[in-house]
Amino acid sequence: MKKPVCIAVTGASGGISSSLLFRLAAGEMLGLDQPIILQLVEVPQAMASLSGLALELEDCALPLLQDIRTFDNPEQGFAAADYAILIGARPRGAGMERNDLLTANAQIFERQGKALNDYANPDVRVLVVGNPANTNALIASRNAPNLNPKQFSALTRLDHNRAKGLVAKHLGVNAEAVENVIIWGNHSSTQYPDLNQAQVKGESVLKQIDETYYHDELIPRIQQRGSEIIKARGHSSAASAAQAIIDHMHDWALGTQNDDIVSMATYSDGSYGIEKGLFYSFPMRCQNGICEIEQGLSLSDFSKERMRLTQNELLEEKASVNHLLPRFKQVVDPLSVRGEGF
Ligand code: NAX
Repeated sequence: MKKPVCIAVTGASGGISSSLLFRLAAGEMLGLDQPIILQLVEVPQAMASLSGLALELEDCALPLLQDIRTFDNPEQGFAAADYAILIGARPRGAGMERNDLLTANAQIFERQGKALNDYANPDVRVLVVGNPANTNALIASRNAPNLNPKQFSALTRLDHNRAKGLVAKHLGVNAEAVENVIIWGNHSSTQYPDLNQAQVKGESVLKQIDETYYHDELIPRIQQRGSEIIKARGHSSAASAAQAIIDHMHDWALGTQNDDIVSMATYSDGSYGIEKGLFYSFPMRCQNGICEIEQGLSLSDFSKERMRLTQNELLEEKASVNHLLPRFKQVVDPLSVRGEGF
């Protein structure tokens, strides 16, 4: 039997978590031979409902679930965490401007970054889901100077899966047959869903779909899919977000399947001319716990322009929280602190 790993989840009594936690505990993220301890973190006013969820998890009598711990603060909640999935975030309230939302969330992720730095396992792998996810990952990472920025990531796998699903439906194939789609940039409506590398059974997707349809219908549909879901069901994506979280963490820990490219927002090292230090969604491949940006893809002028637009949005978000970003004190490149591993 393997040693249990500790997974911390914030926003643990929210919509996404109620789809996610039972699947994590059943072994869907790390495999059926990996025992798990869940450390669930909520705001104090949600602790009663969280305790009910913990009771239900107990009642599943899941063989891999070794312990369930609940906390109303990240400092205790992240103690010795091997994985941290940061879902809890402040939703946009009535009258709140975009900058108010960025600042409110910046404060949450500043504290959580510090708590990860001080209390988590030094090799912790962090996935930020709560929006604005890319910029929240930037804030958490910058507040964790002892951790390599490559230990942080933000979720764009849902956008990636949405692109796969919509292409598959259009071409009348199973989603599994669609490979190498890429989401570049921000998890927002400026993201660039790129099908230039995408294939179905070895055939280029762009040879099978009309360019006007791709540019004028498919790209906006993927970019706006979150709003389409909210309009249809009255709530934002929950079950599909949980699936994307499982896919993201599974591939990070256990490797990408069938040599497929996946999309993850990760620390930009300047690849493809994207500003170093932003958390930007890139094409990635993962093996043996290490994820690398796929290099050497040729980019059309259309792609470059779309990638620049979504980068500009991330630069604007960064500018509005810049006062909350501590400068790194290391004299060495932060990437070399813990090797290039993650
Ligand atoms: P819910 O409002 O259902 O749940 C959020 C939970 O987080 C609540 O229970 C709340 O009490 C808790 N919370 C708030 N602040 C917290 C803090 N500081 N510490 C711990 N817990 C805290 O939202 P849900 O539908 O679960 O969505 C959560 C977040 O994911 C939102 O920010 C949402 O915008 C974002 N999403 C991101 C996606 C992505 O692909 N990156 C897709 C799905 C989702 O829209």
